Amino acid sequence: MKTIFSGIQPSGTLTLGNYLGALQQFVQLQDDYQCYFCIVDEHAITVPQDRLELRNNIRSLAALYLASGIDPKKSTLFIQSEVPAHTQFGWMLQSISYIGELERMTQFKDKSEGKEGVSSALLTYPALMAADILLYRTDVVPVGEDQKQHLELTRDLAQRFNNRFNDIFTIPEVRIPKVGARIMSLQEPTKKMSKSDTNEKGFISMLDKPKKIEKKIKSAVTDSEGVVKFDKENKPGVSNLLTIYSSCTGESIKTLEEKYEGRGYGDFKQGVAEAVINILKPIQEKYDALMESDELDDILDNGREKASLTANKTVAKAKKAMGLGRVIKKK
Ligand code: ATP
Ligand code: LTN
Repeated sequence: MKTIFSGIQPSGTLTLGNYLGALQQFVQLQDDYQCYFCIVDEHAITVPQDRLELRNNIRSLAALYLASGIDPKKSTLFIQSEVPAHTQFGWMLQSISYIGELERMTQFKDKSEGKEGVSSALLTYPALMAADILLYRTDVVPVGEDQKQHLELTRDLAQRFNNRFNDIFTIPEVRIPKVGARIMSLQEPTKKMSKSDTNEKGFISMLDKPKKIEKKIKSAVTDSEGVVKFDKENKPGVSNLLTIYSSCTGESIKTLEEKYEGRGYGDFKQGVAEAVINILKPIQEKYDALMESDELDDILDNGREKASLTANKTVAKAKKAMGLGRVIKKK
């Protein structure tokens, strides 16, 4: 069975973008692959986090993974900082990463632009991400479109390690959904929807109540044409809403265009809001129950044990290949 690895940062409450770009496909894939899903808290601290909020976000993210349909009997769910092999191997991969290639990452440029006191971890982030993936000898990495560049670097690092030391690592493939790979902000539809956006109206949180969802969608930026048609260049707002609608219902964009032909944006937005509410409501109900249960801790304990077993073996191999530590003689 092939292996899948993916991670989500506990840097705020997940958005509809995270769900449609990442979580939704994770749930579909878990029947056909051996899956590792990670709460990448060590990635979240590459930008400042409030300690108590981070703690809360980690637990909340675990509950959201499960409420969305990640089944702990099929998949391994765990917290990155509870498996020290990640940072250990991340450091080893930093030693073969070049500053130039790290500086070219658009996520680094976006998150550091115009800021003072940018942490060095924000720059070296992709080496840790590569470690996450390579530790499990991952075949496929399902992510949203924004992570493609990081995945290319991961492949380069794996290849470089294999060439320089020993042929240990599988070169992972990226898997990006056909629809929903890049959900845009509702207020600035040329920018990706992000959970760390300071304008709350730009994103729908997975935990937003129906009234709030309706309100946010009704105030989503569109255009003055009044025609429901997919045209990313000239109608980014409407195209984004069509993508959301299609990803939530499974109806094709063409079918939706036909359905709303000759009708105004008011009707269309009502339809989008209903589709979003219908998909999030059952998840929210399960989420509330999970947050109050002990089950969550048992699942994360189990996940940590299972993930550590594989990760520690890979680190031992990589250390040997690089010449770190000693040769341990068997007694
Ligand atoms: P942050 O804003 O804190 O950087 P984020 O919202 O971009 O975070 P991540 O935790 O970095 O979210 O990403 C988790 C997964 O969700 C990744 O696979 C990422 O590609 C996907 N994703 C994030 N935003 C979107 C989006 N707007 N549309 C589709 N997929 C997305
Ligand atoms: N960089 C990703 C989160 C992430 C990840 C990973 C995704 C960290 N490690 C390993 C896939 C595989 C992000 O910012 N969305």
